[in-house]
Amino acid sequence: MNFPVKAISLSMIAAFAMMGCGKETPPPPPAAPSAPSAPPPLVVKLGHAAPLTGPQAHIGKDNENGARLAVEDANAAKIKLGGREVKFELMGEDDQADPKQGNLVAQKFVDAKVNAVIGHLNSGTTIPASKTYSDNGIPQVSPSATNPTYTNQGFKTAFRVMANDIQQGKVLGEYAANNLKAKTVAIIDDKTAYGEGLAGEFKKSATAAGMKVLAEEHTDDKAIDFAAILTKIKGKKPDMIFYGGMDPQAAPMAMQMKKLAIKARLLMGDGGCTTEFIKNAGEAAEGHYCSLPGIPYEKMPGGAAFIERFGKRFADKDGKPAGIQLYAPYAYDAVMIVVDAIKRAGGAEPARILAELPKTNYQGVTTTIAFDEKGDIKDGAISLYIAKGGKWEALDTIGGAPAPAPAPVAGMDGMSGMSSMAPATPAAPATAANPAEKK
Ligand code: ABU
Repeated sequence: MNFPVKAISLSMIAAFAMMGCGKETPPPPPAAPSAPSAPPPLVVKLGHAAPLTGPQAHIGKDNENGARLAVEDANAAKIKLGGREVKFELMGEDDQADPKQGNLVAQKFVDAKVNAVIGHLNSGTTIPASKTYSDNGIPQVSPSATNPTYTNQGFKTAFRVMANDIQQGKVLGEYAANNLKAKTVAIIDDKTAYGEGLAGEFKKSATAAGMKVLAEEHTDDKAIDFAAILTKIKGKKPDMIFYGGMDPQAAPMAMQMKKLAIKARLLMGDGGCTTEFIKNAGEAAEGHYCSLPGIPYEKMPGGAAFIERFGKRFADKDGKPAGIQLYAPYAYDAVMIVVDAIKRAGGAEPARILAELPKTNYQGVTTTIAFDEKGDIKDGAISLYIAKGGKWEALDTIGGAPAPAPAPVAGMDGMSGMSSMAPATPAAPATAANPAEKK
């Protein structure tokens, strides 16, 4: 009972004492004016699609890493739009090199409201997915899909940064006949949009150049046993075997050719032109040929710097600096031309990017990139290689853009690469379409 009375008394005494002194708690000093906070960054989402699992995962990861390096460089450049810093984000998805999965990934990108798509890697996924991007007005730049159908559909959203398979097939056929002096050939393809399409273009070109096709065989992009096909072909004694497909099939095919003592040389397009082919085929790789759209990496003025930076940034399966499999610099350039379009547009909305992409004139790591009315790269080159001493050795480059003046090395200003091109004979004009609504 005594406690409350005592408490009241004490507080009253304290109050009177304060009044008696005439003192009040002074108001806090006004806060110093704080610097206006920076507006939040403007997030620009770039979808990237490639096989990240399955037999082609090594090529898909190579593409994704190329795109990722470009995104990191673009962010380091601290681009501003409307006073806001742009933050580029890469949304990497695994399409498993499968058309159905590719369509699901495309819808995922639409739902995520990506500003643009880099991909897909394979023609068999790129072509069907391109309809989804076209229907939704999303810019799409493939670094590696080479089937001509992709850009022959009339979609204003479709672009590619390497030469197509009309050009590649024509060069391969003419090179086999005129330079390698092959008179007969057996053709194998993997029944994909890429493999079958390229084999068809090669056949047209080779026969026009006077070669005789002795056999045509088909496999698929999961096969690893080619004994039956190769035994049949061996009996026909062709000078060459052309393979339209990717390295997971090409390497065991080369090994089985060696085992069967087939003398014919293998000739392939870009799908077999990987370091993985050399690694997996080992000695059986020696003496075979491949082509790759574009000029050899070491001849790209931006190539050496790119290879070095790529190896520092990414590691391979054994923790060593990653080498380029195939298309990493093309994936880098594909991102950079979208970034360039955004800068020129002063905005990142897909429609604004689309308005700028056709006007592209960009000095990339790979070459000077400009597009024709279909979205194909102008002046695309094709290079030929032979497997020698455990690596691909460049033989020749056909076509290509004139060499530009030297430019800053890729990544130094975060935005531009360099390129050069040894002028050669003009590239074959794109004149025909391949029906390729297949894997
Ligand atoms: N260009 C060969 C690999 C990708 C594709 O076109 O399917």
